[in-house]
Order: sequence, then C-alpha cells, then structure tokens
Amino acid sequence: MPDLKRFETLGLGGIAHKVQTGERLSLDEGRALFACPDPTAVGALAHLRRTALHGSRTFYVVNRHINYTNVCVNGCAFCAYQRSKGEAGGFEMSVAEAVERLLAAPLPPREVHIVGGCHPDLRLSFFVDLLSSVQKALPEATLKCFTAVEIAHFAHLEGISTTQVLQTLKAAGLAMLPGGGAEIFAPEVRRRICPRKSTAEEWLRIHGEAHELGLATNCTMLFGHLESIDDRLDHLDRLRRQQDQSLQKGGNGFTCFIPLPFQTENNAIKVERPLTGLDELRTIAVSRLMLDNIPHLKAYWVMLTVKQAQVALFFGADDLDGTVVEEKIGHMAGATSEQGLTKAQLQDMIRGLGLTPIERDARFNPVGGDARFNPIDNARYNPMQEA
Ligand code: V47
Ligand code: SF4
Repeated sequence: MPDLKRFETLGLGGIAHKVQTGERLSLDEGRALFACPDPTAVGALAHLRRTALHGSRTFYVVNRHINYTNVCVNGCAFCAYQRSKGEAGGFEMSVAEAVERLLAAPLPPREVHIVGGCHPDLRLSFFVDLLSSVQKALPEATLKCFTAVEIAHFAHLEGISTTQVLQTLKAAGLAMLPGGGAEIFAPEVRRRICPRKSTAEEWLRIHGEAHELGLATNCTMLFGHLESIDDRLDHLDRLRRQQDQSLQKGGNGFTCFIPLPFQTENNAIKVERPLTGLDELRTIAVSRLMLDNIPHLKAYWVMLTVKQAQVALFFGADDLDGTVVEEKIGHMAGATSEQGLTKAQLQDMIRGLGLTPIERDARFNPVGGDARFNPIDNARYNPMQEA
C-alpha cells in the first residue's frame, strides 16, 4: 500500500490518487512533479505505475544495431555522428556488409535496429534490398528500421508520399519504426538544435501513418540541452495525443518510449547546466506518469550508463533494451557506456535487482522460455489494489 501521507505532505496527494485510479495527469500536475523537492517521491509514484503495468517483469532483447551511414544532409547541432558528403570520416555500408555484421553477432538477433544519416544519394531501392536481404538471412528477426526523419528524406528523394515509402518498405520486410528523430517538438528549440529536420507535425504524422498501416513504432525524447521543463511536458503531451488518435483509429501505436539524456561531447551545443543523475531519473519518472497510454518505457543503458539504467528500473522503466553489440550515435557524443552487453549480463543485472528478467521480441512479446508469461494478465496485475 503506498504511503499516501508522504505524497500529501509533498502536495502530491491528488496526483497519487490519480496514479492509483489510472486517471490522466494534466500538464499542471506534470509541472508539480518536476517542481517537487523530493525526486524519490516522484520516482516512487512512477514505480507504482510501472509495477501496476508489469509487476517485477523487466524486459530485455537480443538485438543488434546497424548504422549504415553517417553521411547526412541535416547537420543537427547536437549530433556528433554526422559527416557531410565527401568529408573525412564519412562512411557508407553495403548491403553485404550489413548482413555479414548481423550474421557475425554473438547470438542471432531477434530485433534488428537499422538507422543512419539522411544520405543524399542512397535511393529507396537500396533500402528495399537491405531489408529483404536481412530478412532472408535472419528470417526470425523483426526489422525495426529507419526513423520518421529518414522516411521523410526517402520520400523527398523519390518524389513520392511518406505513406508510399512506408508501404514499399513494409512489403520488403519492415515491421517497426524506431523512435529516433523526435528530439524535442517545441518549434523554437527545434529551430535551434535541428532546423533542417522534419517538423514535429511531420514526425507525428509519419508515425500515425505507420500505425494505420499496421506497423508498430517507438518514440523518444532528447532532453537536457536547450529545452525547458514545459517543452518536455509539451513533448510528452503530443506523444500521448498521437497515441490516443492512433489507437482510436484501430491501428498499432507506440510500443515503447525511450528518454534520451543529451550526451554533451563533440557537438555544437553548449549546455549551461548539464543534467544530474537525479534530473535524468525524475524525467524518466514523470514520463512514465504522463504517458498513460504507452505500455513500455526503456532504460536505454547506452545513453544512461549501465548503473543509472539499473536505478531507472525503479523510477518507471520496465525495459533495459538489449545486447546492442555496436552503437555509434551516443558513443561518438561521449557516452561512456559499454559497446554491447551479453544476454547473461542483462539477465544477471535484472535478477541482481530483485526483478524478473523476461526476454522479449521487438514488439515486447515474451519469447523463448519466457513466452509462458501472458502479457495481458501481466497488464491486469495491480499491486496498488492488493492491500
Ligand atoms: O534520434 C543524437 C539521439 C537518437 C545525441 O526505438 C543523441 O527502440 C543524446 O532513437 N545525445 C537515435 N542523444 C537513438 C534512438 C533509439 C535508441 C535506442 C532504441 C530506440 C528504439 C531508439 O539518438 C537520435 C537522437 O535523438 N542522439 N545525438 C546526443 N548527443
Ligand atoms: Fe543526421 Fe540524425 Fe545526426 Fe540529425 S541526428 S545530423 S538527422 S544523423
């Protein structure tokens, strides 16, 4: 039973009541959570919500990231990964090389995560070939590839609609879009950090189109750069409104939200006050509480560090992501985490926290020996109604 007195003393009594009944929190209530002097109380509320949704279950996936090029026409100010065409350090990976790397992964990946820069010359036929070759080489894997920003770029290069691009890629094996490219939706900040990238409206529209076509998608928020607390709340609110719309239309929706703390190295943004560990945890917790219609929240250890990701599992997160194997975007911007983790490391880490590891596929269906857990029963479990 939650200690309601503790939340009342902090002025969070009304919010605690809503968290118990599953009622939607307002933006003002989000502000109160960010302003609360005790971040551990905010974390405790988020943990109640996480536990109501998933019990002690903590998901992980055997996956492999492939970054096929770092050549990009967008030049976002926060990006340490991007190079211009012809610039030293730029690279393009061939289809054969991508397949070779995937086949060389220590375990066959169940989720293949492919993203890259917006390359001026790579045409849609290249990506169709890439998807069908990967699917042929790894028939069991779910292909989670290309951010909405890349989809918009392909459509621009081909002179066709983003829906047509999605249909073409779906026919070649695409099952999911990853959540990248959302950054922060507030137009004034977006103009300063990624002026050439798709707008918020475009990003959300493309995810809505993907949902209607039966593709699942993830969503992200890049935080800790030039945005305000209100910008973060606006971002979360736009995501949950898009999710309402997608679900009302009967399509798929966002499966998982990934909060991405800004990595400060090798890029053009100078932050006045870098994020503290508690800022990161509070933002994760508020996200869990505001995003009442998105089932999963990822503690992405690559950006958080492994230790902070473990704490995040008690601040609202229920997923540790995966083995990853090789990651460039965060590490080139100064992420100090490992390059990859083994399945045994992920399991031991989760068990060591007293939580229950569940191996999942890209859509969060339990797999292997863990397939006996029924995700629907799981969602009904509510410890707040037990006492
Ligand atoms: O869109 C770029 C971010 C994202 C920096 O969907 C940075 O399952 C922090 O979206 N500091 C790509 N972040 C990563 C991403 C992702 C990762 C894992 C899983 C999933 C998923 C999605 O990385 C970009 C951008 O927002 N990024 N530079 C930086 N300096
Ligand atoms: Fe290009 Fe993505 Fe980097 Fe922006 S974040 S410059 S779109 S690779």
